[in-house]
Amino acid sequence: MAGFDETFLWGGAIAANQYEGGYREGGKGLGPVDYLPTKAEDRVHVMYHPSLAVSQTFDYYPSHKAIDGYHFFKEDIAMFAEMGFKCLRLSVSWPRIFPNGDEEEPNEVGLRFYDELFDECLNYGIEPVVTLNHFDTPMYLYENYDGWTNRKLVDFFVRYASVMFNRYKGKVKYWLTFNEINILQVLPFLGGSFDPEKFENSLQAKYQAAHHQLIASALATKLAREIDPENKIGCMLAAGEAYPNTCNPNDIWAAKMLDREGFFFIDVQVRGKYPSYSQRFFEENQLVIHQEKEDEEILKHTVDFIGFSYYSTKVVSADDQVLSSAEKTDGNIFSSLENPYLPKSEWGWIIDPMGLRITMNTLYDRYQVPLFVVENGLGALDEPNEQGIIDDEYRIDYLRKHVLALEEAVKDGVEVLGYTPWGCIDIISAGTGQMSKRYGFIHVDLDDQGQGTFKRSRKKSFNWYKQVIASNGENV
Ligand code: P53
Repeated sequence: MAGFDETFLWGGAIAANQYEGGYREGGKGLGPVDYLPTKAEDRVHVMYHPSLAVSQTFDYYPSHKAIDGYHFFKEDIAMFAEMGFKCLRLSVSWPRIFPNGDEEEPNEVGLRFYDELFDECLNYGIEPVVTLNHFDTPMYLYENYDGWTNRKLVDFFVRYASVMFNRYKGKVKYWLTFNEINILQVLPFLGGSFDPEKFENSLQAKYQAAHHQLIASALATKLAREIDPENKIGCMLAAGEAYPNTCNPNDIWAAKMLDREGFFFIDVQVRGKYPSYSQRFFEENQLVIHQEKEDEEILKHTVDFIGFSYYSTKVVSADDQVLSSAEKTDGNIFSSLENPYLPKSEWGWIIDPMGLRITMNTLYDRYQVPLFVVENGLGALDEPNEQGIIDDEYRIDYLRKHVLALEEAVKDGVEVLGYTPWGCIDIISAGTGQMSKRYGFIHVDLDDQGQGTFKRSRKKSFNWYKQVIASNGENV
């Protein structure tokens, strides 16, 4: 029973919209997050009602500066290299390359930024793992095309992907098409740059948008292989097994149905066609997905691996009384009943290392393609101690347990390409817009109102992770 092999990609993960800042710099266009405020309640509210995000002005928009990665990236990558990163998962900002999204030609200044960024990684032997669309569909496409509900987005995305694959041929090998593709169902503004309230049947709009992203993902996969057979393309799922609240078969069924909401996307991306159960779902919800005649063939271009984020599992019940009277965890956008066996983070997210092993075994049993844990981590408040150091033993404890669970999954026979903990340097939270919800090994001096020096410093977990990587997961 071997653990991690020598090729295992230890690293960390960030995304352009939460890391870069560089608002409008070098001709950058805007993305949905550029309209989202920082105050947690406001942010969640307008994420669900995007028309409010566009019509209102807020005091502070955290994405505009973010942690200024646009100017600090060299310093940051040097620190990642010091930890021994083998890879860095990051995203390209689509509106930095195509400011409106529908132009014929890319923005050369934007491309030059990524030339430098990738070269900096490669200089240290860090393999870039690149997400093409992480909550970053240009706002111009929201305003003029209703985002991903419009088939035209497929062409725009494929054009953008083609620019990426050609420009970074031989430099970038690992690509992810859409971050957390299943987030379209809960946060369509973030995931698909459209407002479901504009449509008579919002579920129809979501699944039509999903179809377009699935087509775009398959076309990008095909193209990536044509341009460079060395390319490895992944899909990306917000994962986390649904547990039934009891052994009542109705609860088991409810859990299965909830899992299928996410698997639906991966079924298409890995198996190359819509799953058989989708037909009943579409019929019962009176959904008619408009497809072109070539779509069936297009979807056959399936991905090489499954990237996924894992923060927690969920608990589900089929019993209306339980649902109405039970305590629900309120922290995560994927809601859940409380799990009495498990602790929660300060933001109410269930902490379940064993759930990672379970989730990975389920995914691998179902799909039999390599997995890549591209997000995992603990969002916590960090306060420096008297020596001015962040002694984040709680984060080390969280990550240690998850690395051990991951190793168990590897021993169970699950093929895993790598592990990139989320927010390896503190960045803006996607869900709350806060800076104070920190995930990093590296602290950034910045608060929720954007005040601070941007100075980077090592937390205790920095040295811990360095030792994990140096020992290839032996010394946790
Ligand atoms: P934060 C929840 C809400 C928004 C995005 O989340 C999410 C989730 C959790 O699944 O997905 C990912 O920052 C996402 C990242 C995000 C991370 O979770 O709200 O891919 O962009 O930062 C953590 O704590």
